[in-house]
Amino acid sequence: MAVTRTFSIIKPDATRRNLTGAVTKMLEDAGLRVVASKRIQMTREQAEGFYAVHKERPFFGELVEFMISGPVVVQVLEGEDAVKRNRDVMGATNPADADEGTIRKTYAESIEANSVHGSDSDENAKIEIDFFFNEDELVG
Ligand code: 3AN
Repeated sequence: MAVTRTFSIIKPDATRRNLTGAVTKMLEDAGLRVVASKRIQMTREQAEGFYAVHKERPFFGELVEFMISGPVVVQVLEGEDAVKRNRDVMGATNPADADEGTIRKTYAESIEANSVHGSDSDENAKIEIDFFFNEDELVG
């Protein structure tokens, strides 16, 4: 299977509870390698741009407020079939529906404060990686 890359965010609910290391360990244990990582305070413009596909959804305003409510850790993850591998270890969007052993089942507080983001396709992974990283920041 091909080695690919995906984009991940450790969200403000997780950074607030000092779970950056714990979440990263679950990603690494799932066979993903962190090839880029930085802790940032997202601006409102970045959050609105990143979640532009959800602009018409009723939760858009709250989602943006949440994503700028504290620092996040943006990461590029590499591994075999990275997008699926990451989404499998993340678990379902709503932690109430997430499988045992997933990041969201273990740590998420709610459907909104759900600890992690992960790209949903190779195409979106590239767009999302380019949104936050320059090529020279990715060190495999
Ligand atoms: P996922 O992050 O699992 O790919 P998406 O892309 O459907 O889920 O949603 C993006 C983000 O929007 C979610 N991670 C979650 O934080 C938020 N979100 C999704 N659905 C809801 C909802 N019904 N109410 C509040 N926030 C939501």
